[in-house]
Amino acid sequence: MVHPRVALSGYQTATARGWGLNGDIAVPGDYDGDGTVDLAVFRPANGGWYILTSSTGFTTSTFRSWGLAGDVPVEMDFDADGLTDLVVFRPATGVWHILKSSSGFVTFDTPHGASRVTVPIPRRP
Ligand SMILES: [Ca+2]
Ligand SMILES: [Ca+2]
Repeated sequence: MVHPRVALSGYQTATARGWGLNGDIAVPGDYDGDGTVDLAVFRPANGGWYILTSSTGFTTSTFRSWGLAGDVPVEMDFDADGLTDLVVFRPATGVWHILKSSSGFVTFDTPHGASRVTVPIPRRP
């Protein structure tokens, strides 16, 4: 049976995809720049980002290492190029570490004054 609110909204089908492990933090964003949100998780255990890209029909994943245990991943387009960057906030130091998509995820920024920002709440899958 379809929930009445779902039927009214036109949402009559659902999709479920397995992506991530227990303890991962969901960081959805458009990492490949095709205008559709990709499925991405940050794994605190190894600082890994596992991104299942929409441009491949969610059939191909990308792995990038960026962050440490205890970091808080944040979905953000810091360099304003339309692609989501790899961003972690490190509560232990109050510093943001931003690996920019505009550099091909090669160069990073650590803006100053980060100790005055609010710590984001991690989203979990
Ligand atoms: Ca995408
Ligand atoms: Ca970007």
